[in-house]
Amino acid sequence: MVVACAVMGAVMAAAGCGEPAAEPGAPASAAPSAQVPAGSPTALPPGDKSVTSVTATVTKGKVRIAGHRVKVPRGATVRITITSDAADEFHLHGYDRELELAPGKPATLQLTADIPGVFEAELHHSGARVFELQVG
Ligand SMILES: [Cu+2]
Repeated sequence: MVVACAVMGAVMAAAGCGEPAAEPGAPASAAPSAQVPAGSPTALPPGDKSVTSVTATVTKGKVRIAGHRVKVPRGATVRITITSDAADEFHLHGYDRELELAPGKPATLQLTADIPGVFEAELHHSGARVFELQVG
C-alpha cells in the first residue's frame, strides 16, 4: 500500500521505498545469490521441489491470484511471476525487491525467503495489494 510504502520510505530514508536496501546483514545460510538483479535468470534447476511458485495476473488494477497469503518455510526459494495489463511496479516489502511490469509481459522475480515474518507485496502505480508472503 502506498501509505505503508511512504512510512517505510521515511524510516529507511537512505534507501527509500523501492531501492534495494543494503544487505541487511549477509544471509548466514547458503544463499550467495542474494544480489541477483531482478529479472535475471538464475541457475536453479527447473522442477526443484523447494521452489514455491506464485503466479498473479493483474487486470484493470484487480489482482487474480490463487491465494492472498503465501506461506513458505524459511530458506525456501520463491518464484513470483506477475502479468499486468498495464505498466506497473511490483514491490515485495521486507525483502525490498522490485519488478518492472510491462503491459502484457510476464515478469519473474526469484528470491530466497531467508527473512522470517509476513511481508506485503503490492503494485506501486495501481496501489493494488498482490499477496502477503509469510516466511517461517
Ligand atoms: Cu512498495
